[in-house]
Amino acid sequence: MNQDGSGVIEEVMSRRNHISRKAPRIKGASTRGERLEQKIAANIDNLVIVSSCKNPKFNNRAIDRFLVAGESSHIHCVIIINKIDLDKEEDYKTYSELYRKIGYEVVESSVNENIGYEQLHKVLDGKTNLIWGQSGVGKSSLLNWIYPNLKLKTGEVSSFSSKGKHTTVTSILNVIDENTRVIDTPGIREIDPYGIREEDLCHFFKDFEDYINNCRFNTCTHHHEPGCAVIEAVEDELINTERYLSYLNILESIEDDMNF
Ligand SMILES: Nc1nc2c(ncn2[C@@H]2O[C@H](COP(=O)(O)OP(=O)(O)OP(=O)(O)O)[C@@H](O)[C@H]2O)c(=O)[nH]1
Ligand SMILES: [Mg+2]
Ligand SMILES: [Zn+2]
Repeated sequence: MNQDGSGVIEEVMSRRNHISRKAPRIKGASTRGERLEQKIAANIDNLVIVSSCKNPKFNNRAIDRFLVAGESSHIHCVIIINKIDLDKEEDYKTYSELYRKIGYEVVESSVNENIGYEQLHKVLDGKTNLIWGQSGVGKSSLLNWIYPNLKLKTGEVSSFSSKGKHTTVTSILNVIDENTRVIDTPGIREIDPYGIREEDLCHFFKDFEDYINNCRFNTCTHHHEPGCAVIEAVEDELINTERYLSYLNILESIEDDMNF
């Protein structure tokens, strides 16, 4: 450190991986064309995607966007469905099953009722974990529960809007022990994965894998093309409709950006 408190970069180490998103457009700015890359973190072992059953309400579109960001960076993804104490009907189970069937580890948790503690410990211990999810889903609460020394600030979800109000405001890397690190991040409503071309998007939906090579056209975007094996698989209920709608939703935002 210099006397004035500024730092000096001594060495830039190589990155094993990194995860990015598209930087948000600045409101009112006249910038057109491609959005810049915003790097979030590097050298990550686990992308931990946190959602809540209720308050804020469960959002599978957001989960699928986070998954695409993780898959396209070749980072192992784990899904946490938190606040299961608020969903006595257990509607969340449909989604736990869906994501498990695709091959993801899903942790069903409740900080309030102490459910999922062991499994979450196992997910996080010994790894560098990036915690991602919308505001108010309980990211900081989960981390405080597993690692009580952290004492991260947690907040109340505004009962009026159920949108949360961004208690965590910057991403912070917390070192738990020699091998365990957790990066708590501010809630993001939705993520636009960076650097994904329309024709590559399907590769980041693991459940489409068995079908994408069977389409009639090798340039198929699985949107409307005749002889599309993905659309057929959706019709035959081999691919879940919600996942396909998520795919179309992200495809559309890639197109929108190209035409902006
Ligand atoms: N009922 C219930 N409430 C929970 C649970 N986990 C967290 N909460 C509550 O949810 C609210 C938001 O928790 P936070 O940990 O601040 O959420 P966050 O995801 O870190 O939010 P941001 O920092 O804004 O991104 C707090 O009032 C917590 O007490 C849970 O398992 N069940
Ligand atoms: Mg937080
Ligand atoms: Zn197709």
